[in-house]
Amino acid sequence: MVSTSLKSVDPVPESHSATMIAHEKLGIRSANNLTSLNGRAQEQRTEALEKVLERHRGEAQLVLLQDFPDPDALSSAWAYKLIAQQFDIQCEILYAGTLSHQENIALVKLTNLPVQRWACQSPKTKEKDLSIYQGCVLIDNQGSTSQLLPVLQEAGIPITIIVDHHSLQEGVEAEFKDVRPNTRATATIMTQYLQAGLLAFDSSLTEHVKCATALMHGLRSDTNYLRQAQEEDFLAAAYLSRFYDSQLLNTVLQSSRSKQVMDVIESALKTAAFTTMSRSQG
Ligand SMILES: [Mn+2]
Repeated sequence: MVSTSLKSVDPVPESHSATMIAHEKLGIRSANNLTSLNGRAQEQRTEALEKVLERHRGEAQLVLLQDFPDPDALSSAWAYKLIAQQFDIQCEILYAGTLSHQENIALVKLTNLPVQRWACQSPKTKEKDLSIYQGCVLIDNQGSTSQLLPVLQEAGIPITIIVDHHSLQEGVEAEFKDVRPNTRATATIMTQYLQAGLLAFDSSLTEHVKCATALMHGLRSDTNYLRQAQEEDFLAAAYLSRFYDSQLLNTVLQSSRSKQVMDVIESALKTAAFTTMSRSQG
């Protein structure tokens, strides 16, 4: 197995920082250099990921999410699935827990996001033939938040790819690892891979429009609705803006809000009913 470490393609590699300091001493602003360095790092990452996907052409993979997946995880996993399809890799996206917020349920339902729940204790999960999967992929997590990982590891399924933005977890090995703790959203990372050419989104394809909408939602929710977004998130959002469906995003956001409103009304009515009852009794 060839291990592809991304340490060598860190956005600001050691060998380049000296050059940048020299430039700064000369009074040359490094912003452009940094942009081109990031560009080069992204090119190298994309090439490395492409090689890994090529090596696994035609395989079946499980994409593992944290037990309580959020919009960033859900949308990023979908983007990965679409990218992998380009290499004839069939993916099933899984989580073991629950879709906990109304907003996540709305996102999955309204975009037909292809995700499945595999509850660890359910007989259905236990009966699964895991021998048909050649690898698993961790997106927006590194395994510690998924109850399913030990099950897959027991079945001998190797971790092929990890793409995440949480702090690096030691001791989790994968053929390809892209963990960027300084990046706000995995959706930003996945959008960069799309932009780098791993999959050209086509606005005439409903599936692409829906995935772009999901990514926009994921990116926004992990950046506190862009309030904590950095340049790379804005750049990713700008790219997604060419494809996403703003009305669909609105519907997703509203459905969560309307559920909250309904909950408030419901509890207010209960309190009112209780007050009326106790008054008539008193
Ligand atoms: Mn995330």
